[in-house]
Amino acid sequence: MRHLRQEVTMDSFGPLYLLFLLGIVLAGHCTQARNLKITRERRSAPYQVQVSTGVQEGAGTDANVYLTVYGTKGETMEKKLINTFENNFEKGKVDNFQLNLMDVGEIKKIKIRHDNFGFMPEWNLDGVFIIGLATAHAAQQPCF
Ligand SMILES: [Ca+2]
Ligand SMILES: [Ca+2]
Repeated sequence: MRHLRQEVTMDSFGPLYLLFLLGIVLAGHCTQARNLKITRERRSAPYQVQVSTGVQEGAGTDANVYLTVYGTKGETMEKKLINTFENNFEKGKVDNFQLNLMDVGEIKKIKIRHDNFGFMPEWNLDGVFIIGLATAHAAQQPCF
């Protein structure tokens, strides 16, 4: 008798149960889609970079300067630092760059290099300050 009642119950709620399972599957799918979207958004984040050039004679450069940022979530592609219509990295100058880079999380280190291009390309880099505007993670790298 008890067994029979159980069967009836299963029969009555069977379709509902299936609907419930479908709901779970769909909810899971939506969660995955949402996570994917968040991951995609995390790939890019705004950074502000401030580069100071020394005041010594010949400190400036017209070489191309590249920046790589390393953090807890990975590292960025190498990014050329350039402000169109400006002569960057001149003696005593502070250059500001607004960059969209991969979100590296907490900034651990940066690499800055130039390609020796131009006349007297030697560069006296005084310091670099970088802040991730989305996360407020900042790093400072003085150069000696
Ligand atoms: Ca120079
Ligand atoms: Ca220059």
